[in-house]
Amino acid sequence: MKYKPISNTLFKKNRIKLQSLLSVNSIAIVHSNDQMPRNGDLFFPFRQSSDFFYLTGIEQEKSVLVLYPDSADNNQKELLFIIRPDENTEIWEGKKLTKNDAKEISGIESIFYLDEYDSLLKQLYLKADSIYVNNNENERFHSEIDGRDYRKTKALQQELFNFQFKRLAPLMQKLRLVKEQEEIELISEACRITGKAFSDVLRHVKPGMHEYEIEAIITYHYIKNGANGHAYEPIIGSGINSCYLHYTKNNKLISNGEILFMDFGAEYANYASDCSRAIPVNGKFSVRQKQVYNAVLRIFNEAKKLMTPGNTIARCQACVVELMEKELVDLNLLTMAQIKNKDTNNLAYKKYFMHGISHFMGLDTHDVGNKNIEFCKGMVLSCEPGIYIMEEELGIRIENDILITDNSPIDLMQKIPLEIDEIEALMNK
Ligand SMILES: [Mn+2]
Repeated sequence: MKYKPISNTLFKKNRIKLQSLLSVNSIAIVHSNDQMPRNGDLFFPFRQSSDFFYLTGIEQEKSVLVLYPDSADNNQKELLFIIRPDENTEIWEGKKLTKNDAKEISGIESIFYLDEYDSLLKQLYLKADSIYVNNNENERFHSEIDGRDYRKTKALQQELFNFQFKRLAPLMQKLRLVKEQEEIELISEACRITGKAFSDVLRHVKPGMHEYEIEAIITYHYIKNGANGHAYEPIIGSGINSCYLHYTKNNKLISNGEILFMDFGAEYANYASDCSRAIPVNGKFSVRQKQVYNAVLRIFNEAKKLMTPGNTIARCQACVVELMEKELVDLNLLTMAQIKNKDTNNLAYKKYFMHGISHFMGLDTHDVGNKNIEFCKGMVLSCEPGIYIMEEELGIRIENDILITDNSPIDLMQKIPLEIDEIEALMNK
């Protein structure tokens, strides 16, 4: 962990909010993420489960949070289990959390070691009417590997075959969608670090570099500023590569006259930022590049205004499509006749704009939530229109992170250069 310590009042608040959603006399169990095996004796870098972090702030593997009812005073109680530190492991891996560390980070009073889990939990199950268990319910996620929450739940269900199990994920979604002020500050810090990286890219990019050299500049600023690193694999694509939506090879030579497209975002204290910019490799947009860039920018500015309480991603998308169709006609990419054909299997604009305008953001880049959830104060979303013209090897996406308020939305990336004049001036300084 490279970030400044987070006050445990955030995690306490989060647990209180969850407890208020649990049904009477129920237990909730949330597991940390697994250490994911790589090869030989290595694991991939550990990233805590977003739900587990949200409720505890604990970054360590093999940890468990248990919320349970106490019949004595009708209040929910909380237990945190961590691995028992042992000297042998610590020689290699460094210090593990002590009970005091865990208490300080999470604000949980009752900390136990994992080897005490089975005997302690048994007593609690028998008094409860139902057990909430967690699962990754992201609708776009498919994995052949079972996560830790899933495996532990399967085992528990075998043992407690006649118990009532409930889904925790819908409750976690509801909570994580609306950010506390502390969370907004962490996301803003991630955005600020992303902006620092972009400023330096503007200073250094030139024909003859490779895409990965740009990635290296960005990575340097992330780590130097206390970010975990990238919130997702960065996309650094020049020329034709600017048109591939999830291009991450980042290994092509950058040539004079091309657009360099970047989709990149720092992860700070496990909170994501998500930014996209397109810049001219030689420091000057061509006439055509300018036309397409400004078309995307106009849509971006309009789309941002739609991010107000009561709206949804689906409704924003519908408005953006209308704006997009008009721009695509003006760019001589589509005809009015093509646009009037509303065959849903073959919508003309989709040749040039094939993705969504927005997604929720937070502990995950594509955070919990779906396109029909009504926006409300405290939600953070991306705003990301794009036009990709394969035949011209020209792809432009503009993406900033937007905070919903009761009034106008706040652009958390408003300080990251966006206008053509601004970008050209910085590149030619
Ligand atoms: Mn995005």
